[in-house]
Amino acid sequence: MTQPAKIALITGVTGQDGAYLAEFLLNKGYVVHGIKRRTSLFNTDRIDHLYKDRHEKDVRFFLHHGDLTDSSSLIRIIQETQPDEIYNLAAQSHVAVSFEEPEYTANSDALGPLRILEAIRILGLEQKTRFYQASTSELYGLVQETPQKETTPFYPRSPYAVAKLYAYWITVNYRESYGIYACNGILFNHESPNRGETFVTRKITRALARIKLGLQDCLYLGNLDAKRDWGHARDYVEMQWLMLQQDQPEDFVIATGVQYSVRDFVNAAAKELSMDIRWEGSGLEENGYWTASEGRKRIVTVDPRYFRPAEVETLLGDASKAKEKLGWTPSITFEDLVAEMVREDYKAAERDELVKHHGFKTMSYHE
Ligand code: NDP
Ligand code: GDR
Repeated sequence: MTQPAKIALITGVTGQDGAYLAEFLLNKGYVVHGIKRRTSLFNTDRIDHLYKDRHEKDVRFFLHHGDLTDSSSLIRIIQETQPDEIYNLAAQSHVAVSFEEPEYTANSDALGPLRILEAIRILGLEQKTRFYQASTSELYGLVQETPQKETTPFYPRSPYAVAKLYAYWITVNYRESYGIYACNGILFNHESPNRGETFVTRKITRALARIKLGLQDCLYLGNLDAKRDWGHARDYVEMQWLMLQQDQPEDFVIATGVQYSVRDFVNAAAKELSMDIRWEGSGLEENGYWTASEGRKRIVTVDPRYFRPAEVETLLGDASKAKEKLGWTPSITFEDLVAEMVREDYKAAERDELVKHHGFKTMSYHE
């Protein structure tokens, strides 16, 4: 007899990871339910290719309106869908924005996961529903040990990271208190062509592609010396699933083990676009912040507005436990990641350039 399809519920399905994970789970035969919040404009670009009209055959992907700040919507959706697995990916995920909206960030990123865990309890699903929490390398903040692994002490450096610290521990606590299969994936930065446009990698690839095509003059950045361990989102969502398929729930660090600075990322993207750039300046205001020029044209300038009140200077992960217990190693290199992001942003910039220079003709209803 064939097994009924497993049911997954993804919060944050409209985000970078949510879109990759939904596609991954659909390919594995799951029925996938996604929670999206109400927005005044459509925000489903990343998942439109997965969505089918409910009247078509073999529909396995469903969307529900809900919000991490609204318990009633979460309880209702979990009750209706009876998921085998919940992936809590939704969050106010921008570290810099969390300094501007600390209370909302705490509400969605700290209390949101608590609300889901409580819903699991209220509905009596402790033995049925497995829970994944999107934890983060930002927990390490002011790093206490390099590289960072599961046992490295946390030292969060932003309202975002402090909220995620609560989420981390409430996940551990509900596992220990109520026997829920609940895990934290402590994921280091992961990027893709689907990355939000205000995160530094995507901001760089998008801007350099547009500068190359004459659509933009300059890219303004903050701290060029920050170092990150950057992987590819497609590699990382597989891990989120694997963590929920084990005999026992455990927390895992997911990282590449290789570190680059923001400046290295700019250099790699420029190289991919055959842009020959030269750096000048220093990190100090009195000596003039860093700039990069191509020929006589200044194309990158540091703007201190992008400095954060407290910065995470360096992150480097040690994913040995995931390698040993889950058999996982990342498959996409830094160079391939940069190349893919540049390629996709260059294609998008070419389309914009075409419209800008050749215009487009709208047909009147009467033509
Ligand atoms: P994105 O910012 O791309 O996506 C966040 C998602 O959360 C979006 O779907 C967003 O909806 C949704 N969301 C935000 N607030 C709410 C809310 N109040 N209620 C319901 N949904 C909400 O993030 P990523 O895909 O990059 O990251 C996924 C998760 O992993 C996040 O929790 C992030 O903090 C965490 N993380 C990410 C890492 C990374 O490098 N990408 C590394 C480590 C952890 P909308 O589309 O409407 O904005
Ligand atoms: P991060 O990602 O804060 O690590 O959080 P982001 O890309 O925003 O910043 C990385 C580093 O680059 C520096 N930086 C800039 N950042 C942005 N956004 N814009 C700039 O102009 C700029 N210039 C320099 C930052 O100061 C920082 O040091 C991401 C998010 O996905 C989190 O949700 C996730 O938890 C962590 O990664 C792991």
